[in-house]
Amino acid sequence: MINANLYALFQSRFPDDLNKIFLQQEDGKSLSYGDMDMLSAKMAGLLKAKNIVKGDRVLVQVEKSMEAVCLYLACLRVGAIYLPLNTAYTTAEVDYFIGNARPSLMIVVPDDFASHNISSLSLDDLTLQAQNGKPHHHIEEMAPDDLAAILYTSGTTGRSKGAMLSHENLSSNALTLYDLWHWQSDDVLLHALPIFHVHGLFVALHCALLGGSTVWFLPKLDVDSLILLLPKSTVLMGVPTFYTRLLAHKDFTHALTKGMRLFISGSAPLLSETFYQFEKVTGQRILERYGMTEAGMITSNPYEGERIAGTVGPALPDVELRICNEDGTPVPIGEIGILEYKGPNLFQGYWEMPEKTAEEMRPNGFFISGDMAISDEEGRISIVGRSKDLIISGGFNIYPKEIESIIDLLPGILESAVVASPHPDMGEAVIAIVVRQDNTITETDITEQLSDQLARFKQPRKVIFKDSLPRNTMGKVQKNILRDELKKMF
Ligand code: MCA
Ligand code: AMP
Repeated sequence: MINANLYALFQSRFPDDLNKIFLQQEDGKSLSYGDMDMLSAKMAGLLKAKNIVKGDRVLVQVEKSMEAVCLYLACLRVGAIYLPLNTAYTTAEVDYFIGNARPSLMIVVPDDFASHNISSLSLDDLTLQAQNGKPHHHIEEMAPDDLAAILYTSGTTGRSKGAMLSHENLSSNALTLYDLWHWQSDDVLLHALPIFHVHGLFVALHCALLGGSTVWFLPKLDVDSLILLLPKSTVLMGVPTFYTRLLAHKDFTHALTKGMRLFISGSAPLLSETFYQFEKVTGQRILERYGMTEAGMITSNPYEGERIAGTVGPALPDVELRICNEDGTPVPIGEIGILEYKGPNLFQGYWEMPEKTAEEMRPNGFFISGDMAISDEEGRISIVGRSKDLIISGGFNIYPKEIESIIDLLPGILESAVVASPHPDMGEAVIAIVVRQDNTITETDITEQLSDQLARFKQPRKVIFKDSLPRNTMGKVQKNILRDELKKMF
């Protein structure tokens, strides 16, 4: 049997010269393929010494760094399940993930989570201990469906669900994208995304690893750095905010992008206006693709064919798509419905929530995405909205229910509705519409009380007080009316 371990696939494609740079930073620090293989083997040795075995969860909330990438690879090597968390999450939010996933080891700020009595250490300590220890070169034997990672994604109930991704889910998607986007070993990837989500961790890094390519590894989005590094790179992957900020920069010119062969956008809708402005400045069309945590990438505009503004392209070669109405019956071409899909990239379900998994699956294996879409005759998909109550701000997903349930519990508050308003930089911004019992409560009273419960990016940018919320005859809050009112206000 072939070992389905994703790390074994990466290793089989390392460059012949292991001194080739894998990750390099602007400060001059770099990690070659050989260095990465050794550091991840040493971290694997430490994980083994800590009795981490196949199937154990390793929960990680750390800043982006080369060591953090090696930790991910070390988990793959020993067959542990990597569980990365947004660095913006508060301790209260992380407590939920710990309780739900029951990790065997946590790489966090240990003092913050001492009450859990789970073995934990900081990434610095882990790196130091690993470097002083013995490497564990063996790559654990994994079956295709064995889990590689759990990524939490917010549910409509307001509680996050852990999407279980197998080694085959990740490898099949990476190999497909590698071919589709004509990846080359001499590509240089400009990486400024966070590494706790599918986009930065899997899509970007896996393509580079399959090519044995070099990555400019930036701690976060900094447009000045992008401007400096574009002439030394060939591929950029980003959320739409990357492109609007580049376009707004005074030094962004055609000349800077002459060596670039591919600009990719995803995680949130790219406005046609951005697409055309970008083409005007650079002569290149951004390649927009569409994905979800539950399946990685699902559709992509073509590398060679025409890239069309406002579309996310056809299904990836190994993905089956259909657009259906609520009961799962496919709608005629050209009509709007809910996008459903299946393929080797589709996840193994939500961690210990079989009923939630079942709610989103058709009996024939199609996954109900919750995105509203329309297809043309050539199978090109446009995402036209969402049936799920989701806000996407700068590529981060935010579920209104989670925020509403916290606001509703605050003293003196009757009820609330959280909706998105269009935002020029982040695409969408969180706005809370609140009905008070106690009219002395101010916007600051509310935002202050949310600050230790919700990550900053989820906190409302504005609180608007109203006497009541508009409801339909069924009693359901009419968020469309609230959104229309907001459009007139801002
Ligand atoms: C930061 N802030 C935000 C966001 N990010 N507020 C709302 N939405 C955000 N996304 C707030 C901070 O809390 C802070 O608030 C202030 O903005 C400045 O923080 P900073 O870290 O400096 O922000 P930034 O560097 O400007 O970050 C914006 C960003 C970043 C570049 C858009 O959020 C980002 O890299 N997003 C990418 C997310 C991503 O990778 N998504 C992929 C998910 P204050 O100053 O008030 O304290 S995977 C996925 O969706 C699927 C699978 C797919 O298809 O890819
Ligand atoms: P996540 O749950 O973080 O994986 O985000 C997945 C969601 O992001 C999808 O269900 C879509 O709503 C949205 N999304 C991802 N890519 C695109 C895109 N290119 N256009 C519009 N929406 C997108």
